[in-house]
Amino acid sequence: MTETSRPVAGALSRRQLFSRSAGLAGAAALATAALPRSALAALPELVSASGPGTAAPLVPPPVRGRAPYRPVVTLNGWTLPWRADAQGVKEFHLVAEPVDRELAPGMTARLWGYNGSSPGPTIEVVEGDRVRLFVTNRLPEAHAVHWHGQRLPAGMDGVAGLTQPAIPPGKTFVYEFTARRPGTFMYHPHADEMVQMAMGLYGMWVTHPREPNRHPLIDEVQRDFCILMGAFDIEPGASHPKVMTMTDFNLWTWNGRVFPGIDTLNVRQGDKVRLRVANLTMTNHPVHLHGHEFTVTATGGGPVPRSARYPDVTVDIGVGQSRDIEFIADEPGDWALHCHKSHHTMNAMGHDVPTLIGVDPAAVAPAIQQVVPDYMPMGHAGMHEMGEMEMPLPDNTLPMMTGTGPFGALGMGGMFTLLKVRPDQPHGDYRDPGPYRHPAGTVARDWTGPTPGPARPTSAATPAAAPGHEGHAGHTSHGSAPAPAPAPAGPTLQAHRPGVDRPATGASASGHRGHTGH
Ligand SMILES: [Cu+2]
Repeated sequence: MTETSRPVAGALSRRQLFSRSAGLAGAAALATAALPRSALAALPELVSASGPGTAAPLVPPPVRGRAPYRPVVTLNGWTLPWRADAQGVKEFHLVAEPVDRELAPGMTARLWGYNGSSPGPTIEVVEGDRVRLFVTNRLPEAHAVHWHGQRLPAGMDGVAGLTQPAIPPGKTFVYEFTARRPGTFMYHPHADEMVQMAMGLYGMWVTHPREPNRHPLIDEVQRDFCILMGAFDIEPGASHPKVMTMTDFNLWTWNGRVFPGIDTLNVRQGDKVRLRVANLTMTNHPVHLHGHEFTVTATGGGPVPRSARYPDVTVDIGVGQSRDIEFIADEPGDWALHCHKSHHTMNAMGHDVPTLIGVDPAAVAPAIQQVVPDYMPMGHAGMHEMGEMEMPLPDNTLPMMTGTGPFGALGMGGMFTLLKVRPDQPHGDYRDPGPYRHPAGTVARDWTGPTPGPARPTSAATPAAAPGHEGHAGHTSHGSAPAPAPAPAGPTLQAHRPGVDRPATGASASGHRGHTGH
């Protein structure tokens, strides 16, 4: 082993893998590819990953006189090891190639990625680092990598045809620049982008501040997570994405995974947490966190001035944007973290389902069953039951909504996972602590006591004009007392005792039938 390759080897030997699934079967397995020594004599070792597990953070080797940065964790992903040359330039080797990616148990997609995974590995460096990136193209077509958001010489910007010749299949190009500003970045192709990004070629890049304990706008955190959002259109039963799709994607991924395949964010109560969320799909994603307020502390353009920060619980992340959000995880529990577009928390089978709400299946089902004996009326009371039953599916696809929690079906898919906050989660431990144990008396429950009716006007008496509304219609008599306005036709309020009186409108428990005249 040479002197210069030691950081890579050291990083690998320290690398510990963890995964929700026990054992190594579901975890990322890293391997140095066996290539002819002559072919890569001058290149850094090629490190690739297989399996969708979350790799432990890549702890940096100590640098004298400098505080170490806290490495990020890429959910269901990993950080690319590097080697330093004699001048201290950090050298990385990315290989664009076809990869198989399990999106969730039961479905594997045939994608393009980097170093065995889609997304490719996260690249993690320090402000001021000189960085040299070797990019080998093992795709069947030309490639180029754009270092999204970086300050760099124009010729290193990675736009095929504009700033460089495209990288032909089989060739390796080298990029070199200084990571000038700290922040959250991405890398992605700028050659046949529509196809190559639809196939899953992209990754994240984090540049830590040079003095992580002293930056005026970038705070130290105890947990630092990366999420890169993607989208695919894969027909049920197929495994290659349809690359011409513009709007109608059916799989919405975080780091190349969909619920229930996305690992959870496991933190210790009181930790300051940073999520770096970036979007390389074809639409925006309002990312919503339950149970906490957060602050957007950085965009793709760098840290937000403190005077411009404000609290929120949802942040919309546009295409090509990234947002760093930070919060103190001070509420114990299992908290949903998801895209708030409800179609983005569904999986492939959720599309092209007819709406049956309002249809009485008792009248229709026997007639259909004469033609289709297996026909099962579904959806007339909503879709929740689809999350509860196991239905036969085509090979290699995922149910529309799925996942089971301690209280039953979640009925989710796509861009959904959990933030798990525990008082006894050890510092720096990212393992899944299991389901939250709620303190007694703190879970919403079936009400079994008496249900007194509300104090409201009874019967359908015409309501009197509301106080304060009188006189507002008196346009005709300026200077004198206005004529009383006719009582406005407001809603008719009725009180009825649940379980005793029948509702007079005919609204049934299913809510929508008898919703006749408006
Ligand atoms: Cu979304």
